[in-house]
Amino acid sequence: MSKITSIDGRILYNSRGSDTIEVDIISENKFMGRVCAPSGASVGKYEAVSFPENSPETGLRRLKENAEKFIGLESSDMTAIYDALKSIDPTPNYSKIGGAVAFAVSIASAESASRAQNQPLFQTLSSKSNFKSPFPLGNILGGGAHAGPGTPDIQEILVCAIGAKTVRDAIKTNLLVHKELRNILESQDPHFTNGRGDEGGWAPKLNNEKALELSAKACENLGYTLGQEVSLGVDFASSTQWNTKSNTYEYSRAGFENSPAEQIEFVSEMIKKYKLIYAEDAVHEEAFEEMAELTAKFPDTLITGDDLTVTNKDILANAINLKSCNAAILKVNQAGSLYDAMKFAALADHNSIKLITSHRSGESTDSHITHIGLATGSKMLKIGIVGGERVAKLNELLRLSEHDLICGMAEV
Ligand code: 2PG
Ligand code: MG
Repeated sequence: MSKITSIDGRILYNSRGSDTIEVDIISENKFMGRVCAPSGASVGKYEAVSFPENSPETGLRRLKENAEKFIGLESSDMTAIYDALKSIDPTPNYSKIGGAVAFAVSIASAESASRAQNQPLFQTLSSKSNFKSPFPLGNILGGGAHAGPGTPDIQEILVCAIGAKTVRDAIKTNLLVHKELRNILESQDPHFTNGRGDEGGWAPKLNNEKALELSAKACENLGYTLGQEVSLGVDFASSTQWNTKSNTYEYSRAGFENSPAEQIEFVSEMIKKYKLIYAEDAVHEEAFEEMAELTAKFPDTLITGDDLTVTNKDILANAINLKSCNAAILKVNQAGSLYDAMKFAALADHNSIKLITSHRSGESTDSHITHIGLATGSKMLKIGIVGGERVAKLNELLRLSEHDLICGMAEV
């Protein structure tokens, strides 16, 4: 038992240099949980609002004004923390206090509890007696909302070392592919600056198709066969391209438009040609039926909802009903609190929807999501590839792989 004795917060900066909120929760006057909230660039329409009135200061002020509501609560009691948050902000999308506050308070409280229990956070969050390491899913090439003009319209090309037997091998392989891709990009374009997008993937001047072709070449140059040692994935982040007026997907950088039917064709060709193991938000965030078409067509690919399901259990229930996906992204800040996210995870698990716990493009150097990925039985951890804020999470996965309760890699 460890009761919360203090709660405080401050404005800090995220990896994009934008303001964000960090919260400290102390229980029994000595066990501190400290969490800094991330934020997205391609934000789903139905996710929790990051900051009320777009102001981190307002979110922080509202938290401080209501600090007393948390004092005396049991730090491990996720429901009590959720209830306290809801008593301040009963809106469904945390528009009064902000998802950043809900994220930081709920995870900091759990971290404080884990320190009081003298165990790692993942163990505090799950009563399981054995855990599997999720596979790191690394962004090797960025475009869309994560990189500038000239880069591909699609947001992320990802690599996953599905043949790896250990976390170390999995991370090493992803890094090798990332490095080999740089060599290829340099040889293709003597003016390539080695510029990177928000999550560490290269940001070259290339169209979608060429970007995938070179990513596949990087794997092959290293002697890997796609679908064996490594697989590629794509986050299409299709809501970025979707134009609700013309009802088309506008690929403005590549200079073409897709009707909804053409989009399915476009995605299907890529899945087949590059044996994609992973396709996220392949159609826009409200196209549940088109997602279902892809899910039926590609049972061996993780047809994944991100903006589609926004870590919202009611929306996931609808997606399950319509068979819109076989996998879903879990981002705690989309849901708001850890309690909301764990409910989402339980529903996914119950319905055999594979979970991928994910970072945001604007991150802190925290590594709590690595623990959350383990605790939720996530198959993959989408936590980037290089850059301090990404490597912090990968390194935590390596440290945790030494723990007695973690045996082997997840089954994807
Ligand atoms: C995504 C995420 C993370 P953002 O779309 O999956 O990669 O990006 O945080 O910008 O929403
Ligand atoms: Mg996404």
